[in-house]
Amino acid sequence: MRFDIVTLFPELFGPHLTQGITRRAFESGQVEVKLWQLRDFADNHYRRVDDRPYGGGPGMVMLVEPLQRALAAVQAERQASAAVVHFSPTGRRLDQALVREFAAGPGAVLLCGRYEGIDQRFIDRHVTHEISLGDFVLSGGELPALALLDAVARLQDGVLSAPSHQQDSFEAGLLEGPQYSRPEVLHADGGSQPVPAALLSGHHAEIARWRRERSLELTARRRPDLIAAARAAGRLGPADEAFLRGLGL
Ligand code: 9D3
Repeated sequence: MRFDIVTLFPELFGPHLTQGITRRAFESGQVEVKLWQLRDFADNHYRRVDDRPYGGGPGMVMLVEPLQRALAAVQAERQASAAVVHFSPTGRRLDQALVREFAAGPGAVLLCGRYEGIDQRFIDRHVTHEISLGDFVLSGGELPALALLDAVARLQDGVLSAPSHQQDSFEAGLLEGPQYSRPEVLHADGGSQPVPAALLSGHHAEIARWRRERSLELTARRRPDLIAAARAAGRLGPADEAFLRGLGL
């Protein structure tokens, strides 16, 4: 698959594509990335890509024409016309279901906005997906684009050991419980914190049950919405329901 990224800050992407477990997906070409400097598609002497908003108000708006020229150049290099993603605070919240759709597809054109946003006429004509990371304010779409690329890259074959992402919390629809490693007992500040006994028992079924219960408890306390969704999807069994009832949740 191929992602074409249109941005005023292509330098922000370099290090993320060459580090960590997702590097393999990018270096192998499983996930091809091409960066496009929007300013190269400006037509005036000053390479302007923004202007003041009609109707007044603070900030600047990204101009339609450089975006249209950039998109035309990108689509000309692609086999078929690709999905066009605009990262925007007013978009649909990114979730693992949408990540899986992109991971299974041919890639997309990712438009990273800066300033107050882009001219609505470009969105109306060309954008197929408007995506937000959540209800907080960033200064542009580059970090959201990197978040999508990272989430897609780690789902590619060979990036993770075995099928470990089938256990990812959002694939299962529940949060994951706590993890422990050495030492077996941590001594600090005059106290001692042992690793939970179930994890040292060596009994597969006991360990699995303990993990399931921690996962259910954490999810019920922090994300009751996910418990409701798991219930509706029939993903909670009688033992899960009995455990939650015992917690009074
Ligand atoms: C004045 C109103 N602002 C909306 C809250 C304008 C505005 C703020 C920040 C317009 C664009 C931006 C830049 N943000 C993004 O480009 C962005 C974003 C975000 O800020 N939060 C969560 N997800 C995203 S995706 C793109």
